[in-house]
Amino acid sequence: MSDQLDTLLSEQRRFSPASTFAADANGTPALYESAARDREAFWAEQAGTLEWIRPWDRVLDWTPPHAKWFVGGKLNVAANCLDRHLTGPLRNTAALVWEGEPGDRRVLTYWDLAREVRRAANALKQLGVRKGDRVAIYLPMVPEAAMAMLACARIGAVHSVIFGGFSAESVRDRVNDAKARVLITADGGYRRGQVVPLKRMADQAMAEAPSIEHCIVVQRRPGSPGDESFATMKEGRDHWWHRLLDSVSSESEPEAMDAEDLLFILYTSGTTGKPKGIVHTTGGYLTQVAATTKYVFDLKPADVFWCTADIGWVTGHSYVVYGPLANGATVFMYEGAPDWPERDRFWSLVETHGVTILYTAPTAIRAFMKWGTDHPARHDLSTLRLLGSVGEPINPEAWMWYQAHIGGGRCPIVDTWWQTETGGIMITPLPGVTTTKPGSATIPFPGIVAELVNDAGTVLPQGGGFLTLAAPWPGMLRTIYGDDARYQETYWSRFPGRYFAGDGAKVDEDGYWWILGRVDDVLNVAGHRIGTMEVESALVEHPAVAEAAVVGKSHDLKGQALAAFVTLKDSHQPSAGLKDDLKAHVAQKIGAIARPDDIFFSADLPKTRSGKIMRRLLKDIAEGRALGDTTTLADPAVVSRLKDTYESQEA
Ligand code: 7RM
Repeated sequence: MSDQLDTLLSEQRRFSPASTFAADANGTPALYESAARDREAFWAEQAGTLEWIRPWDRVLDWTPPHAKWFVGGKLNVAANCLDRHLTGPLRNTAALVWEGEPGDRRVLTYWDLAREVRRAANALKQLGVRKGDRVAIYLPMVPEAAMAMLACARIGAVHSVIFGGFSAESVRDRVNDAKARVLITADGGYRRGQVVPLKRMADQAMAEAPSIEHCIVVQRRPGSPGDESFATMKEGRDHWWHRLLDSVSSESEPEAMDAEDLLFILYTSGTTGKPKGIVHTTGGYLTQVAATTKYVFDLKPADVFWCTADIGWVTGHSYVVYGPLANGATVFMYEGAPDWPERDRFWSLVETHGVTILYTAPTAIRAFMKWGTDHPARHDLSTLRLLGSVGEPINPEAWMWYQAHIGGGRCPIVDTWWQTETGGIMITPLPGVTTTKPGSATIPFPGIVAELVNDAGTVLPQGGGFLTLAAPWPGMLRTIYGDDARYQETYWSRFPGRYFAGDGAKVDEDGYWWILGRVDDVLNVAGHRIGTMEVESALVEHPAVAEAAVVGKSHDLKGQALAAFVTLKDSHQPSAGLKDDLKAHVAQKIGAIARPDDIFFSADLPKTRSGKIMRRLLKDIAEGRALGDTTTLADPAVVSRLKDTYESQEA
């Protein structure tokens, strides 16, 4: 981390907003001033741009660490994202422009999307889903994913979207934790020309998920009726999405939801083996995602907005679905991989659909850099006017490359720091207002109070330390589903009175934030959060494994890669075959995103006298660095032995 810090400290480049962009920008310096004068009034003004069924009585009730925003107010998220746009010109404007990986296309106007959502809402009701019930969504990136989320919101059901890359076991655990009554999936989804058999995995998950009463299956594979290889339908439980929607009316009234009613649960990795169900509510969440979409992405009626995140992650929730649709935007959505059929697919999509705003992750940008400038150069990218980055720190080289080769030197870049827990963007430039520095997420969004603290919790005006949030914000998580004690412990105990984000950061002399990454046992692999403990638990479930320790090691493209140190039971011997077996085992238990890059067999693991595995030392070994302090080890010789054998195995 200190190398990283040095590089960032020496970053001197500055990009001030172009006057042409500033003249027409949604964001203004006045936003910061008004939020600084009266934070609650600022957020109330943002909330006022939404349509409320009943106005709120109080903006905020804050009983740390529990916040209630817009207390007493009633609204419906789907009505805000759809119905209210149907009375004007947006009715006949594209809400969703979609392209499947095989090249199939669909365009849905606001009217079309609203109609499908009303039908899907009625279909859920017909299956007995009521306000407050949980619905799990396990879909590829198809329009039905957005429809399913909005249909839940319309009737007040709580959705839990599960990333389509997760394994059957991960789906089962999430469904069981939320006690979902309905699971919405698809026969399959396309990824690099292959069909991912989602329904088959859903079947495995449902076999051990007693709360599921019904499963709705979207038919994704063109021309697959009757072809049961990807979807065997269980009579009474399973229903085709298209048939179900055909059987219901398209009239539906949105449910009047309390501002603090649950909108969704989204599971995310933490420092234990068990993912946390992050709880988001209705009024505050929508307020923050709508406001940040408008000001951070400078959204205008003529824009085509493409956030490349999967709907299974929070970025897909907030900036593919809720934020853009609340603003009446045209959203572009793509199903598949960036390198299929060729490495220019994204640029071909930008050109074909006239994308104007692109929001993607540094890991993707680094892959594009590696693939070379020919791919973007072959396409007309002149429609692009704004670029965004999210998910991990963006290194200055990648930032500069993105600006030059994708943005043609003319597009502002917004590097946005936020988390599943924060609901919406927290630290970011406002295009047209904020001068940017490559690698810095710049300053907090208006109405957000970020503070740097040291180990003792003392606030530091600048320097290095921990990122904390010192005041509640509308989109904040309200709790961890079913485990409020864990909520308090995880986020609010390390620095009393403050939300601790788990990230290390540096603040420079201009008050700009440079996010350095996680300081806990959460890894960020290709922009995906993975808990070291989750991977360790998966490994020790393998019959050959006695003990496992997983660490992150720097990786050119993925930011971090997983390295696993494994001790075997006496009955088993290390072998290349066993390594492959263990990697496949983890992928099967959690999902391909958690497959370790390296497995290293070792007779011992370095432990403290109290028996804690010293991951820091394992990280030093995996990164090929000199060993740090070993004095607290029970047996310091273990680690030097380990380093020697690691280096010989690697060679
Ligand atoms: C939106 C999202 C959250 C973690 C967070 C950070 C890292 C996200 C940035 C970033 C540096 C950024 N939600 N992170 N954005 N680090 N600069 N602009 O990613 O819950 O999946 O991950 O991601 O470590 O704590 S998340």
